[in-house]
Amino acid sequence: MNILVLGGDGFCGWPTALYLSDRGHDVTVLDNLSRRAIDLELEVQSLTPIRPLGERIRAWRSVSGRQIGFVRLDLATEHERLAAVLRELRPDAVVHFAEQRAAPYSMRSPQAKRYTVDNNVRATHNLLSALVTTGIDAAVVHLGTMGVYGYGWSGSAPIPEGYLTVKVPTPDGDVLREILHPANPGSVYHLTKTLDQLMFAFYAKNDLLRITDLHQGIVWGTQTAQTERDERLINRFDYDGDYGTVLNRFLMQAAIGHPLTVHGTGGQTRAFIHIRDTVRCIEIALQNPPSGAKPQVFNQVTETYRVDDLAKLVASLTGVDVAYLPNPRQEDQENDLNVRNDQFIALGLEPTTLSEGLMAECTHIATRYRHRIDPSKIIARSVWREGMATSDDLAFEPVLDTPAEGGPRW
Ligand code: NAD
Ligand code: USQ
Repeated sequence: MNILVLGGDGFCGWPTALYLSDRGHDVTVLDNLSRRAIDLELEVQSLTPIRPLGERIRAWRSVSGRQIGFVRLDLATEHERLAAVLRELRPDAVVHFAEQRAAPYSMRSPQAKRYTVDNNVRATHNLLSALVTTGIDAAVVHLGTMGVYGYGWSGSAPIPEGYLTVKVPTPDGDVLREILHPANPGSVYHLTKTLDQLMFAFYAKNDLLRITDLHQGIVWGTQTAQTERDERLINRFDYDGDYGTVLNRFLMQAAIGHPLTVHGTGGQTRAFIHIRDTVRCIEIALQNPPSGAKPQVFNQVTETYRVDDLAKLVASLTGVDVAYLPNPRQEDQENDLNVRNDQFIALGLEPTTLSEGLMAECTHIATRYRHRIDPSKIIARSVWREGMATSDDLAFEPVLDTPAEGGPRW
């Protein structure tokens, strides 16, 4: 297949581009490198030393003999160029990762809120509009989020995959209707993903675009079979308070002896998936496009965990302390979360489950590059509403430059 990977320089996009190339597909990455620019804005860097995209692509060619194309383009502002790229490449499929994806970043300032909405909504709409304008019948696979459903909106009842059947009272009696599951976003970032869903529903209905929306949980891990083939291919590892996600943050914190930063009681239950399963799920979605008229929705998750349980597990394995911090987010302190993922399982996904081995692999990477960590960037300081408490820095002695033997037990 000829596949265009939008956002292919990012944490999920880069390993997906490599995986698909390794599987024999012709891959072109499209990215405006905005994520790298946000690192500069936040004065933070990936824990792992990611190389410039051109160097990554050259390294992949030397390791695999395969070529990956690159188009630098801003999806949100360059509709005409996007249409020209589609006409030239004529992709069979487009994988859409290209959005601002951090909830804390989306809440950090009025400007960041506006940027997140402008960037994400326009990027998605420009893609859909350009596909219609050019008449290119490419299957679209979009990375959405579990957060469109909210967490635990229906208590312990399982969250279905995208759609809910509801009973509508009419003068002639009740009728059953299938609707998009009610949207219940918890941040401006998650809000943009709920808006994406409506755009997909419209363009599938009106223009018969073939769209799969993947409601993905929190991705953890960093390396895949492809990214570990050469250090120049290494994947991103975000650890800072805005972009770092919870389990990877805990594993990085363990590597330097930082107390694990649990927000509130840690009673929040969330869905997780390992990066190796992310890339496999994208492949499965590409192999099983819908016919059109209605977007296909898969829940891209393999497990659910309570934040506090994850912290206690990492603490028991590594000996670090757990710190319970004021929660900077407006979210339920406790929730149930029961998620259906039958479709991916039926289509052949064999879930990678949380294991000591995989967590240790992550902590090893964090230990190896711990000299790159800026401890002042660890605490999450973006608050959901003005006046909410943030945490003071925790007193701790980072282990940043001693050999691995002097670090945590792993
Ligand atoms: P990321 O920030 O690492 O990668 C996103 C990439 O898109 C970056 O390389 C960025 O430069 C690019 N991009 C952003 N806006 C663009 C634009 N206007 N034009 C061109 N390129 C643009 O994020 P990620 O973690 O790889 O996430 C990828 C997708 O998966 C996102 O849509 C995110 O919402 C979704 N997702 C991620 C996770 C997770 O835990 N990382 C979980 C669920 C869903
Ligand atoms: N949390 C902590 N301590 C930390 C970091 C986070 O307790 O140090 C808590 C948060 O308060 C929250 C939970 O852990 O309750 C998850 O936070 P997160 O930052 O790991 O994940 P989230 O903000 O939900 O966003 C991430 C990705 C996003 C994706 C989403 C999937 O950044 O792109 O859409 O996961 S999901 O959560 O399933 O909606």
